[in-house]
Amino acid sequence: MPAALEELAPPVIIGRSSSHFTRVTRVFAAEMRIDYSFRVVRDLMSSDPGDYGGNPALRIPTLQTPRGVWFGALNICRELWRRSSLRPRVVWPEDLDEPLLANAQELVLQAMSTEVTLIMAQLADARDRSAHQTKMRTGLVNMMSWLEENARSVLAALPPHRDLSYLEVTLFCLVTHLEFRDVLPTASYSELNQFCQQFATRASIGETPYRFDT
Ligand SMILES: N[C@@H](CCC(=O)N[C@@H](CS)C(=O)NCC(=O)O)C(=O)O
Repeated sequence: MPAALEELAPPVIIGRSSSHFTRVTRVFAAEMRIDYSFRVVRDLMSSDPGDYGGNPALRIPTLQTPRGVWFGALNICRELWRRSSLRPRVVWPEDLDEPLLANAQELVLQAMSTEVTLIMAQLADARDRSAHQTKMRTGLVNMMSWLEENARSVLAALPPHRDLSYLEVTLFCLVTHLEFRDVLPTASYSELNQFCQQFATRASIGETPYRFDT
């Protein structure tokens, strides 16, 4: 298909009608009057990223567009907004700049995530007690591999004139925490380790080492 026509092809939301994160994206698509096709993920215990539209986290929803694949509800909603000709005025999480609203948003998202954990534990109980644990671990390893493979281009794509980015701070805290808590060996992640070594030269990193409080 020629590139211009491809751009017009309707995006695909990959998810489940029973999933609240998926529904958030479908509500956004409806509000933005975006046509899309819907691909159902039949087995949420699958450990194949292909079943989740390529999401290494093994999570739904995912959005496929000619520009690429978008993981996670917030990314998807933003891309749907960008694709919309209506461009309604949407208040995004970063616009909530007072505690009541910002905390409400944090608690809604945390409650949704906690609900997912509880539901998945029930699902796993019926089949295999450790099945969801295994799936979560596979997802974590997949996510770390994705980050390792993409670290160089991600870091190069950040705005050059920055003092700090939330992405780098969170990436550093994630990678170093995996080793600190013995969750996953990180020695093989050479790009991520190189990034961590450089980032660790900041005074803020030296001042905040992980340790167990007594
Ligand atoms: N951060 C993701 C979380 C998505 C999520 O947890 N989705 C659930 C379904 S509502 C899921 O994929 N569960 C599968 C699992 O926990 O293994 C987002 O915001 O979209």
